Amino acid sequence: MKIAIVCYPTFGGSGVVATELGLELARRGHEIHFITYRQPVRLALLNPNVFYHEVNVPEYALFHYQPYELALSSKLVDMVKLYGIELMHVHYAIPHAYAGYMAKQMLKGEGIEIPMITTLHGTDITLVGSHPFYKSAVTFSINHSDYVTSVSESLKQDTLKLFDIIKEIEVIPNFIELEKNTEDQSIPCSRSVMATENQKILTHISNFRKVKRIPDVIDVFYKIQQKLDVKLMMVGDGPEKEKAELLCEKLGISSKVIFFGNSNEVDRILSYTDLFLLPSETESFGLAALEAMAWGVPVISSNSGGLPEVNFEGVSGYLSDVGDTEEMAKKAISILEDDDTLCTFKKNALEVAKKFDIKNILPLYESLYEKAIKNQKL
Ligand code: GMT
Repeated sequence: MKIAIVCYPTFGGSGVVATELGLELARRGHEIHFITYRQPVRLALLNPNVFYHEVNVPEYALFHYQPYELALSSKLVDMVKLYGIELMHVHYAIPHAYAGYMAKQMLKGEGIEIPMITTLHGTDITLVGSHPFYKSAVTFSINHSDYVTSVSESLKQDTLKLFDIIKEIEVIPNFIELEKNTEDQSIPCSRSVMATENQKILTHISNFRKVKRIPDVIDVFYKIQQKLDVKLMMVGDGPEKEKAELLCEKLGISSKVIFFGNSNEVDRILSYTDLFLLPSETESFGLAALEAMAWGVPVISSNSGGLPEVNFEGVSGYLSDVGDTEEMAKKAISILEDDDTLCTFKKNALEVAKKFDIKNILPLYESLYEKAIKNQKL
């Protein structure tokens, strides 16, 4: 199949899912065209089946806002015609589903029918999409997609609650590539850079936005370090990072916390991690938690959104109410203070992660694509 994938290129869940999905589809012989404004961070262009088409928005003094949707829909039309693309898969409703719909209509005017699949990722629904300024356009573009998927049952229910949706929504969860975790991790960034042999390593990875409740991460860690010899790895960058660094200073724990910023060594850091912290306000799925679990790392998370569909209570970790840092710290200590318990949770985390192996999830997308293309031709 020839597939156009539209996504955000940045560090962050939806872009990562879209890129990994496209790369695996390419490995399976499909021709994949990534269409976005910058080369996605995880995109290696070494596969002959992978193409990247950049969307450029020329600056013009009259524009207060640059018309990205316009440029994107135009690029989609041109690439579909040039490469004979058979299907568009847009990740994150805003503004991709809207631009995809416009492209579809333009192509229809030229006698080309092409199906569009929209994958809802989370904040496009729960935080941004439901804002009154966007709601009508988001509702329209979801209802005018040929197929809609969401990354968790919880996000599906949120979508049905927040919007007037007449389309079926199929749940296709996020995935991880377990095979790559067998790679040799014994090179440069070694464990000793992060902690001594006796110290346990805790990690948080995110885009440091408010929704991640960064002060809760630090509060949980602060409580744990009062009882156990631990270090905290803070990976990622975003608006809350500077405040977080100041908070660590204020609490006198700066020497126990390492801020990495955006890192390409996430896998290596996770391979040395003992416990992952994700106390988010809301999380449609929690890909970062799954990535940790795939390295056999148990998770202490909030119980909001789709997190209970990924992190199994008392099995791969524990879940607490949003903001209950007291309980999160207590549960974390109960896992970390005993090596046998930690070992059991580590094994369990990996077992649960296996459910989400790309090998199990990718065929769900492939069969949806086949159905969409077949029905378009009827
Ligand atoms: O977590 C973020 O803020 C980034 C965001 C994104 O779209 O890039 O992540 C969302 O999509 C991920 C992939 O489907 C999910 O695993 C994340 O849970 C979701 N984030 C939120 O719902 C806050």
